[in-house]
Amino acid sequence: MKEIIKKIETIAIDIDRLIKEGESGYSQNSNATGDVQLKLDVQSDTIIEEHFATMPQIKAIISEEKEEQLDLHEDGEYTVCYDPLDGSSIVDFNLSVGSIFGIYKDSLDGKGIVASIYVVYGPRVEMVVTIRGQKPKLYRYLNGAFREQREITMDTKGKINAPGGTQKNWYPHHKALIESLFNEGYRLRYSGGMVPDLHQVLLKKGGLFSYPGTTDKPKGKLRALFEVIPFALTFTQAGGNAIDDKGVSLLEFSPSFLHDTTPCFFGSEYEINKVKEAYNGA
Ligand code: FBP
Repeated sequence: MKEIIKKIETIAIDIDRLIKEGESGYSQNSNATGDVQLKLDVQSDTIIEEHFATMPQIKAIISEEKEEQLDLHEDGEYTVCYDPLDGSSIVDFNLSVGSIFGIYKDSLDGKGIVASIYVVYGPRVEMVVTIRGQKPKLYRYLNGAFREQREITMDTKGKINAPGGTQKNWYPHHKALIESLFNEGYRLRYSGGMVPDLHQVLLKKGGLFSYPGTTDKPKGKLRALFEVIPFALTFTQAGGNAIDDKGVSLLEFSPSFLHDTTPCFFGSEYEINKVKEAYNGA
């Protein structure tokens, strides 16, 4: 596992350079969920594939930008599911974006994830590493290396609210939930980049990030294997929680296909209980 984390540090610096110096604009291709791929999506995906291809520990890789699984090393122990550049569509507006890696061992579901690593490309380059059973650790890229800053733990209640999804397509019980938090004085913190938005809730030790099912997308938008389950491990290990719209932990989620999506809620205890109340019987 140590070697994979070290390799992701190298990948992160390559992608950070690509973001700063690379070409903007759309490529000719589209991904498995029909999104036209940005050149940065394709190039960051290639960087990751080339690096992981050199690692015998990795049996296979599954990318948000690839239709199918890519087998690498028969005797490999892990399958890595990743979103090479999450939120890539906001790079051109100079907003923070990220890369997400879920490392799976015995099964491609919530039970099978053994580690989660995400990188934030913002004013600083930061990485959060979560090994199942341990507290997440925050690293910052300083003077040519990722240096451990501290362990991440969450309080039972926060002050910020990051509500995703097209509001006109929210179900009434979800609309009521989000409004009730703002009526309690929560502040809006939503950039449209899942990685920096969740990173803020984590480092501020609480609050709620939500990307619900909506009338136009009943299964939500965020992909289980690449985006949701990796953050579910991090939030749960930090003392927070991550659930779907039935109130079930996303570490119990089993996707029906590789690019499956799920409604998701990440936050501290108080806010997650409010979600469960709002969705109970909904
Ligand atoms: P990509 O992985 O395709 O970049 O999309 C995911 C994402 O951009 C998340 O980062 C973000 O939370 C969400 O979609 C924003 O969606 P919306 O614009 O519907 O709020």
